[in-house]
Amino acid sequence: MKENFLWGASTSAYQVEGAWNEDGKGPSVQDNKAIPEGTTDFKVAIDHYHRFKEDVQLFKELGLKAYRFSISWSRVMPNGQINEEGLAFYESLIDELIRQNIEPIVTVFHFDLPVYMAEKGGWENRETINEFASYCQLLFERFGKKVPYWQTINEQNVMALAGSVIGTSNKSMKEKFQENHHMLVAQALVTKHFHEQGHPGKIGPAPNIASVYSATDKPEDQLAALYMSALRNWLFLDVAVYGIYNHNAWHLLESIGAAPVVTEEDREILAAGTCDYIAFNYYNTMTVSAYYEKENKIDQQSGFGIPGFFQSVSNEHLPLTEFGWPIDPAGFRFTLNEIYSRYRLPLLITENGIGAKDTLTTAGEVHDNYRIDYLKDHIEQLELAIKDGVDIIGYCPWSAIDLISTHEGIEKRYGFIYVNRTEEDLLDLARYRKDSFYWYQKVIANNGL
Ligand code: BGP
Repeated sequence: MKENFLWGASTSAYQVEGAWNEDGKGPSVQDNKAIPEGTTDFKVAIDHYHRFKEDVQLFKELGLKAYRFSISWSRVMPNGQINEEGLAFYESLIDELIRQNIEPIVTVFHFDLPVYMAEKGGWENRETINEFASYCQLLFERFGKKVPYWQTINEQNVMALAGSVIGTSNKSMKEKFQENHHMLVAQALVTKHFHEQGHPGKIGPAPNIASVYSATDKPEDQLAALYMSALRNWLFLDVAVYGIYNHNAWHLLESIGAAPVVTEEDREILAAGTCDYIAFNYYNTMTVSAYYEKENKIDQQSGFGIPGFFQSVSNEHLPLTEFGWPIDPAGFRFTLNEIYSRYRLPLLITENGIGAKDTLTTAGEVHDNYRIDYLKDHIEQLELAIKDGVDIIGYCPWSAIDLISTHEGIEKRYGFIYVNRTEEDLLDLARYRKDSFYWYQKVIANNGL
């Protein structure tokens, strides 16, 4: 592994911070969404807002070289006005990380649109492009010198394709792909500004990328895989890297009446704001067949179907996590290679991990061997991908510390650090190092396995 490889870990604002209405923060769509019965809301989360110093201390002990987190838009610009108290929180967090020699990696927008903008139509309203540009401008001005890696939008593809699951948007395909187009324009616009202003860091998108396998060697199924990959993966990266829509994805959108309205000015912005590197999240691959009119259950990782084009099917070769997501470390190597050979830009893995129901023993320990196995298998494949010739900046598993899942509560834990709370009871929110903490600490200390 190269010397400056960024061994890191990730979180997102609404899943860890809590303090949902403190110090001038306005509500985001995550504060307002319907919470599935029996799972917690995001009001307190793991109270990182008040405990960030203790958490950063633990990240330091873990040995993290980088910490990827997101900034809450509705904390720093509730109602479109600057909230200095909100900015002060991120300034302190960034300064604390730098003091501890941990590189801050910032995602600007991670699923938490301010409610006042959602009420004006959200991303469907073109005004949101300008609001996003002002918000980013503020962050670039304040933190541009301190943050080496910026990500514009987390999992834009998941918002477009499974927004109803994660609580970001529940509209028709046509409306969602218009929203999606405005997000692409917004991303290109701020990327262009970032470059023009000469900030020292690098900027890129952060979609969820999953290679797509064909269920069989039938030509129809192969074509189905090509189409799913175009819609789920390449649409987002072709625009970010080349500034143009992927032709297969465009054809699919036109065929189902969901192609967005794109102006000449939009095309110019897309072409002028292309990224420096690719950040992406990887949990598992997809497997598809041609569409045979079966209904698919929608989840951000278990796939979906588009009539006439493809439908997700299960892959009998892959085991599943406790929460039903396939486990495919070799698919990680495949995905890394596929992205790199298409785009030839450095890659940063911003999420990868296993959601599981951990148990805290009376001795204050968590024996999460399944997490160690999962991460070890993925890191081995990452190292093979590097041998294949893929240029990789760093690896930031999900998650640095336990947090609230997008729609499955605190019970679905991902962290290296256990947080003592349940869905209903905040208990003492104390932090405990899991077995995976000590394991990852060694991986980092040895710069690899
Ligand atoms: C990604 C998101 C994260 C995250 C993770 C795990 O989709 O970027 O915010 O939560 O997946 O998903 P979940 O929380 O649904 O298990």
